[in-house]
Amino acid sequence: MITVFDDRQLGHRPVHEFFNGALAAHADTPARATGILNAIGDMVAPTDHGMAPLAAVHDAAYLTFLTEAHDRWLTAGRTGDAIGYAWPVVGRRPLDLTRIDALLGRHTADAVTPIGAGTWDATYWGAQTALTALDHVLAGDRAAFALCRPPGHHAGRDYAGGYCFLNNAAIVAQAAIDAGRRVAILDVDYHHGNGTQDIFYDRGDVTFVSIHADPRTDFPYFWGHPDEHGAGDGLGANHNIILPRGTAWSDYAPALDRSLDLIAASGADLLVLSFGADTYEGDPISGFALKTEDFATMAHRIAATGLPTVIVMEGGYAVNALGSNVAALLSGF
Ligand code: Q9C
Ligand code: ZN
Repeated sequence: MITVFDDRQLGHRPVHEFFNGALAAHADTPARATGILNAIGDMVAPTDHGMAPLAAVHDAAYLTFLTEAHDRWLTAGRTGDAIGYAWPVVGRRPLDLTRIDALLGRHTADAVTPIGAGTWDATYWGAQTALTALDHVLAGDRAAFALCRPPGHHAGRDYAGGYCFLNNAAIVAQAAIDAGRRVAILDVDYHHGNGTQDIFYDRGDVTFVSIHADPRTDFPYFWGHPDEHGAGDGLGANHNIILPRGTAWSDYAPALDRSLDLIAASGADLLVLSFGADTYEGDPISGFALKTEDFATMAHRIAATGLPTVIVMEGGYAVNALGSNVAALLSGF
């Protein structure tokens, strides 16, 4: 299976995130990507599909914000990473603000998603990596792996969050639809894919199934609850399957089987797999208990659907085991 990656994705180097009321070392390190590459060996560089497929999912003002945010931060006299501190929870009327702190509040969802000098290039090429993996699947490959970093599934149409800026899985799904395919997205990251859910919530042409930690105990808290079924044309096309902290493979497997049944019933002919390895037992910020070999079993079951699959990298923070965990997953396809 082909792995797509671009070195510019290493240029996103967030230093800190807020954690338990203080600044802590950021979990999304460039070593995550290099660890995966070392375990996999071969990769191909993405081709540039330009801005159009990004703009098919994301708001124009948000894309402009992402391209300009760090320069605005420097122009305001700051150093280091741009990070917000005030959010428009109440009365979000469409003000035309230009102060960087206001823009950060408008277009970010939390204080764990800082923007540095290399963030735009990294996330742009991450999205191109995902689109290039889709090209391989549309050309007939059984599966292709997009080594996206930063991840994408917490990013919505007009906001960053949860370490994510561009929603790579959504960009791939929309591009596949535009190529005439019928798409389902399966999100197996430890955290709910709130951005992906949000983007397709009122759409009946994309089935979204997410298996994740109970949002009453885990990020992103405000989304991912089991009674979120979609709206309008999308009613019935959104499925959240929650599992408690401590879940191991014996309880994960039935949730996966249920998800695959929902996807089979959707009539999809192409699968986008949002893959996070943060369900691993050794993950430093998460609470499930999957073992390395479980990722191979997971992949076998997904591959048994027979659906051509674009695998998009999301989270996974046990850096020393990440390469083995991803290699185990890819071995199952
Ligand atoms: N105690 C992804 O995996 N903070 N994002 C968690 C842990 C945010 C994770 C706090 C986690 C975001 C793509
Ligand atoms: Zn995650």
